[in-house]
Amino acid sequence: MKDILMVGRAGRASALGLGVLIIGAVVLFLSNPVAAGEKKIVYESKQSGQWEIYMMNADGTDAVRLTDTQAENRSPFWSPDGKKIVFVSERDGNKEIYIMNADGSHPTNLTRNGAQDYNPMWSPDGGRLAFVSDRDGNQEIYSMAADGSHPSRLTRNEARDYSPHWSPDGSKIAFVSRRDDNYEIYTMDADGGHPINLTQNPAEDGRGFHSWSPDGMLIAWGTDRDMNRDGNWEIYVMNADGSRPRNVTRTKSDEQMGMQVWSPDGRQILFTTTRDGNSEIYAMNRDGSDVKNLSRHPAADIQPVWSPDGKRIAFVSNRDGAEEVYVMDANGDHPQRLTFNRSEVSAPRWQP
Ligand SMILES: [Ca+2]
Ligand SMILES: [Ca+2]
Ligand SMILES: [Ca+2]
Ligand SMILES: [Ca+2]
Repeated sequence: MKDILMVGRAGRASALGLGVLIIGAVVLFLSNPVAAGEKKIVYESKQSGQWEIYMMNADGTDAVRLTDTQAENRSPFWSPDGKKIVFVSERDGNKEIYIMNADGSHPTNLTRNGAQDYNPMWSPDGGRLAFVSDRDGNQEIYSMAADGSHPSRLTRNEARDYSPHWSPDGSKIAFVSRRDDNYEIYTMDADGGHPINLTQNPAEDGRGFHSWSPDGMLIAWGTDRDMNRDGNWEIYVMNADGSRPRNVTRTKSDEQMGMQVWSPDGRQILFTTTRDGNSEIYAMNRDGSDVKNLSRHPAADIQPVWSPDGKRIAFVSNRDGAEEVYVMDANGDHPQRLTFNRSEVSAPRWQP
């Protein structure tokens, strides 16, 4: 009886120990980003002599080349579920939109058209791809199912129509058009209906970048409409219906600004600026307050993208000579070099 009791206690003790071990293992699993299935980063590099698409862990390990053809492969873009990558390939003699699995297998030509087909953008549900093509004589926006079927022309205008961006709910597509003799940001229904000029200003609106806030309420874009005020480009934010445009940068320097990226929580906007004499990555609140230089380096720091959890930012810099991909904390601390290409790199994009 006593022995049985002892065994029983020992058994409980063992169970307790095993429990602690399991909890410990789970904690270790969750705290180890690679073990927890950390997201990958895809990017394009010229290290083989021409542009090809590569993928690596977010700590720079296990870099693998995903494409290998005798022509350029560029513009990788993750599907919303993180399982596929669309990209633009010239392997067939003109720009075509391809899709492949995230390990590079099964590359498939989705467009199969002799014209230039490029700038693929996934709809938020992953069901369709918007893209730009000149197959009807000038730049127009099209969409197709994610397997390339059911292509549909969305714009019909002799001017340039380009840079499609899906609204977060997938109901609309914002794009840039020169149909009114200067660059304007438009929205249209996802099927091309009801195009609306949101900016209606003689300035060059959205010629560089424009982007939806994650909640779909706002659109940020670059414009030179205040050239007369202080002679430089500014970042504006407007409501998604075009109302209440406001200048959120209001800088006086003669700077170039590019790439506005909303933080995943929608509170901040990352942008690049040359206001310090070289390209830096800045963050600000969506109302323009709390402006911070995150990269703080005399080299060119460009192409910032957030990690899906908003805790880190990947970017491209030539601070060590050639362009390489780096990552830093969201406040700019702990910059870490991820690639050793000694070549040009571009378009780092975090797996969703
Ligand atoms: Ca084509
Ligand atoms: Ca057009
Ligand atoms: Ca305009
Ligand atoms: Ca810099």
